[in-house]
Amino acid sequence: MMTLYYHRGACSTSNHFALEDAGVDYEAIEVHLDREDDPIAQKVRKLNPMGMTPVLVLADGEVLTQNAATLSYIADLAPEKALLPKLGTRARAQADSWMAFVASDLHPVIIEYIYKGFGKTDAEQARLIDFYEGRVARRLRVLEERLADQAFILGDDYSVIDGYALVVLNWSIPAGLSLDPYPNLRRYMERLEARPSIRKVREAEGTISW
Ligand SMILES: N[C@@H](CCC(=O)N[C@@H](CS)C(=O)NCC(=O)O)C(=O)O
Repeated sequence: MMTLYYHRGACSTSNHFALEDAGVDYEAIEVHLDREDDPIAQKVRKLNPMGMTPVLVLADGEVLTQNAATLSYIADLAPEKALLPKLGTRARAQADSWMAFVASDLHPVIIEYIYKGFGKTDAEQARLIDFYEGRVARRLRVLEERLADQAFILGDDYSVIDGYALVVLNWSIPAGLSLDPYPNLRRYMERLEARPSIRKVREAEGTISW
């Protein structure tokens, strides 16, 4: 059986969604990496020297990290569920491109938006806000346009990339980032939260305190 180490509401939760959607056997263990002496946190830091989740431990003990890899691996375990297009196809290359967009564009810019308030003077603060707002808006506009006439990132069907995008977009709450200018994104998030697998994982993980 696979074991997922996750932190509630963090990007690792998208792997929890994926395991649930794939219908494979798994256990999910919550880890609090900010707790120095916590034995689970210590174990995860050994498994992943980056000290980050997700950490996926496969049935034979091999460790897999990095969302783009873990989500693709889980999706490919259950090809009949079509959580990603088939390997080796043009559609899969496009999916890889969107996975990379979420992992290396959307994910970091929403995190860095949290740091917009770190200016030491009013002038520096104003410059930082302008800078970070521009960076995040460019990414959000891409997704907003993508979702103008389709329900999910890859088209009419849900993929593991959507689960990843959802947790990242939810960080707009702790980041103090308004999604009001992005009505398609808001509807998309509601659509995703209504999915039975996502509701099940939300219930299993419990309330997120931002
Ligand atoms: N590039 C990594 C990023 C993983 C990541 O950002 N994990 C965050 C949670 S969303 C984390 O574990 N943060 C803890 C820390 O940085 O101490 C991936 O895609 O897996």
